[in-house]
Amino acid sequence: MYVTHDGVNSDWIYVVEQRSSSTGRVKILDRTSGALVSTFLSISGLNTGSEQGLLGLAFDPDYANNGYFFVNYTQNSRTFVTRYQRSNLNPQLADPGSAQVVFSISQPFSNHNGGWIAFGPDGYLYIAMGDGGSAGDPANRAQNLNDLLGKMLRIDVGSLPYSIPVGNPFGDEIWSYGLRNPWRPSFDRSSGDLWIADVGQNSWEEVNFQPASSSGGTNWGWRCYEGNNPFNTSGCPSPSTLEFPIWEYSRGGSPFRCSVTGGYVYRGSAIPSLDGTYFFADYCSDQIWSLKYDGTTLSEFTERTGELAPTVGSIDSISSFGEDYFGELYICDIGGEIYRVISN
Ligand SMILES: [Ca+2]
Ligand SMILES: [Ca+2]
Ligand SMILES: [Ca+2]
Repeated sequence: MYVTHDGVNSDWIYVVEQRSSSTGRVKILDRTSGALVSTFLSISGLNTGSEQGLLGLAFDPDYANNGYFFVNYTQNSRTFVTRYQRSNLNPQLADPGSAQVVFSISQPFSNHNGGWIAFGPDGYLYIAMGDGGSAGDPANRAQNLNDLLGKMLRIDVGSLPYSIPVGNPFGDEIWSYGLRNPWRPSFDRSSGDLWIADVGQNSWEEVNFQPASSSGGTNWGWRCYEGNNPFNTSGCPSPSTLEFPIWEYSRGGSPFRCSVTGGYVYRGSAIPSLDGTYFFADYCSDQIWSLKYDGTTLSEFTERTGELAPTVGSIDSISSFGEDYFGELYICDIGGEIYRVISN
């Protein structure tokens, strides 16, 4: 499902397994050999729908000292964000008894659970929430500022359960809104810009960009607009108040495209020519693309599928991209394969 790092142990990557039966796991792999180091954490009793399970993992910016990390999973038809701590005795293991729920919210349908969590450059925890699910946002949650679904949330987890950061635009957890199912956002580790891929309904998949200078409150448009195109504009604000994607592509075609998977801006050192290049993919067509965006102008849109074709296995049903300690880029497919992007 996902690959990340803890900011401390540069030799390791952490692999999130959505679930086997109803148990989600986090495993540590050696980043060079790919060998299993340990099963870091197991969480049982998860929901078993195709979009449910263990979906997100983020390490505290002070993980070196406090050992805290956060996971996002679905259980009992709710999304949970829960804090754990690594074992005092063995850094290759989490302490399963350390779990403390930070945040939870009812999920009215099994799909559109978001699931991505990450610490921003401001030190706050961001939580990407889908619109609750079904299709067409039937309860109009994404545009409703009294509902935390269909939003990007920002909370302060310095003391549990959490507090609202000073500066949140509406005085609650909401940082931005109008999202359908933000699937694998990412912060650019160099610039602090936030990239949000948002899965479309029937016609348009989108990539959104929030500059690091943003003070929040952005309305990303769903269910009024799907990409740049009207979807259901009943009761909607003026389009001039909405933030439209920097990139959209159509659903369908051949190969069949159905669902965007957001990636990262490459900031590794192995391939200097890719510095500042954002990678993303489609879950159904297995196509991988990249582009650059400077806040004003988009450039260098490139299909990368062919040049990233692996010599072993096949990259299909791309669930996430991932970054390691050094900023090198990984591709995860839902069948369980993990690839690292290298120069040939
Ligand atoms: Ca849901
Ligand atoms: Ca949008
Ligand atoms: Ca595969």
